Amino acid sequence: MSEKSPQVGIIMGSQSDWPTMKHAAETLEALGISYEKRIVSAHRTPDRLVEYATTARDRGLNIIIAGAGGAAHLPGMAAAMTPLPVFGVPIESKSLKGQDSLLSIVQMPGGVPVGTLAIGKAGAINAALLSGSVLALQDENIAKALDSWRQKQSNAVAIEPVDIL
Ligand code: RP5
Repeated sequence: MSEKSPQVGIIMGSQSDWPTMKHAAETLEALGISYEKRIVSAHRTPDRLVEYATTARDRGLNIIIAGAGGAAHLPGMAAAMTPLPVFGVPIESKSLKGQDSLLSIVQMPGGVPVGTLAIGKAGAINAALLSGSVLALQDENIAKALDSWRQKQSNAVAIEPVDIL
C-alpha cells in the first residue's frame, strides 16, 4: 500500500522473517490499513533501528509491529526509542521453536511495554488485528472492516465436523 502514508510500520530482523511477517501485512491489507515493511536488525543494522524508531512518530506512523527470532531484541529496542505502541511477534526459530524469541520479547522490564503476540503466523495475524482494533477507535472505516473480517471468520466455521480423507 503506497498511496496513503503508512499507519503501521512492520519491521523484522531479517529477510528470513518475512514468510511469517507477510501474514501481518496481508491482514492489514484486508482491513484497509496502510503500512510499510522494512528489514531492521537490532544486531546487524543498529543505526537503521535508531533512525527508524526515533523518527517513526514524526513520520506519521501510529503503531509498530516488530517481528524477530532468537535473541529477539528488536521489539524491545524499538519500544525503548518510540512512544508508539509496539507489538512484538516472536518468530519460530529453528533451534528452540520460537521459545527463545517469545521469552526475549515478552519479558520486558516494567516501564517499557511490548505487546507480545503468539509465536509465528498466529502472532503475525493477531498483531495486525490488534493494530486494527487500536486504529478502529478513531477510524470508522477500519472499525467496519474489522467487524466484517470477524463476521467472515465466524461464517467460515462449519456447524458439523466432517471426515477429511
Ligand atoms: C533475528 O535472527 C532475526 O529476526 C531472525 O529471526 C533470526 C535469524 O536471522 P537470519 O540468520 O536468518 O538472518 O535477528
